[in-house]
Amino acid sequence: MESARGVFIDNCWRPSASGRTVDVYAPAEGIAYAQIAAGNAADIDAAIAAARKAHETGAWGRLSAAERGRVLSKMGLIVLDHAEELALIEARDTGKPMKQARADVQACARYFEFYGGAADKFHGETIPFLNGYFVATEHEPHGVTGHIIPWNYPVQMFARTLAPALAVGNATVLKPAEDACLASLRLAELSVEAGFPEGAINIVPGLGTEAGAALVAHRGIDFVAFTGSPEVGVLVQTAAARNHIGCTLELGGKSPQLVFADVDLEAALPSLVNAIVQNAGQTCSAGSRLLVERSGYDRIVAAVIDRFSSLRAGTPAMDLDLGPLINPRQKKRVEAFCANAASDGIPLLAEGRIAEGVPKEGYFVTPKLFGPVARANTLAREEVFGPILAAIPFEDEGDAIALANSTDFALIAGIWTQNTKRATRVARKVKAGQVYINAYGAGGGIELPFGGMKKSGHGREKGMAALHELTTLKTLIMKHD
Ligand code: TXE
Repeated sequence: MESARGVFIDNCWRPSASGRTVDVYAPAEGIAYAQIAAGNAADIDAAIAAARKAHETGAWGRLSAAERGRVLSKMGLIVLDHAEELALIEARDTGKPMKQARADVQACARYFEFYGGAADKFHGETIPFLNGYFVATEHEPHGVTGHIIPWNYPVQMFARTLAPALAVGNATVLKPAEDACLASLRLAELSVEAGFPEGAINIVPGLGTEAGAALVAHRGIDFVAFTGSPEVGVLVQTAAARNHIGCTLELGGKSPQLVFADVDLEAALPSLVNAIVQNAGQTCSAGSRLLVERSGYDRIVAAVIDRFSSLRAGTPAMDLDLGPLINPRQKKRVEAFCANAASDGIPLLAEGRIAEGVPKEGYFVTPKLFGPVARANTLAREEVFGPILAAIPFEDEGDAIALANSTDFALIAGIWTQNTKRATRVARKVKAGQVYINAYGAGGGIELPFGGMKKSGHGREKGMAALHELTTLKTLIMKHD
């Protein structure tokens, strides 16, 4: 069993203050195979002090934007140099197929590359004002930023949240998820090779209720970026409000794919299915609601059934359509949704298979398609976070929009039709942070602003939009006459 490396502060590992550890399980095997340090409030104190020093008097704060960008870009190259090693770590830690883990590592490198390039191109503006005045704005880093990430895409999330924060000059403290954080720990080591100075990146692994809660409540952080459950999102926002700091919350979704009868079905089908199968449905932007125009419902759903039935779940090395769920708790939760659907009389239309030879202790579930799902049913309204797709018919354009907007979530949406005028009309009325037309997800889209509304959270990650969240705008007003 790999033993805990400790907490990563000032570019080195040190034992956690508590000396305690947390076991890490391999979801495809159902066995504990590593330990991480159980960081606590004292470790968070030390990490924040290191970050504060790096920002205010240390080497990170002294670098120019171009120099910071160079360090980030180098990190992107180092990630690529270690791509296979990181993919293997990620795959065992999360259970996902190797092809998905490899794609996630590529995305991780792209975040560092993108924000490395952006570091010296994110600038303020001048504003025409009264005669005799010169006015300019500048984007100031918040200072010390706190980051909490989940277990579904750890290697990507590490870069998604830290790269933009670092690009604009913040010093950071990250609390990765206890269920899957080994890639984050390895990335911390690689960041030293890339040239991040002491205190720029500090990592405190551990439990959410200990290390996570201590980080978000700490008076020494100036901003917090959180991705996780809506319930913890409320705690994070409450803690941020107490400290009068800003936060971004990315809390998941119940994203609709609106399929009109005139869809190019052959082109749409892979996306309609992959949107719920990718990462075993443990994706905030999973397309978990298949909304289908009644007049084409039977034909379209029949094609989805056909594809769904061929899906297979397996271990990372088998590299099939999907892997297991992250832990027994998530498995139980997904199974409970399916049992409720069955007891509510919702037909199970299709079910994939678990491949022969997977360890029986792994946390596997079969992908399932239910339909037609009543609009009031929990399967139509709540985030399952598993490979479970709910087919729901709609009558016309107006009904499709109302149905799409009928849940508490609003993260992303997909619209499938060959009528582009209708697609544009519908896209403008659907409540979601991203709306795709005849596409879904587009491979992660590092360049594209991403985030939700309502119970999906607020604030934007990715693209240049993230840099606005991670800075505060200062206006300089100079009188010269
Ligand atoms: O999330 P938690 P869980 C949703 C999804 C899933 C459900 C539960 O529906 O089924 O949430 O997952 C840290 N203070 N998403 O229980 O607990 C925790 O250590 C500060 C959607 O795993 O929110 C981890 O690092 N931090 C989501 C992170 O929060 C705390 C991805 C997420 O864990 C904390 C994950 C606390 N009090 C789950 N308690 C998405 N948007 O993609 C926990 N944490």
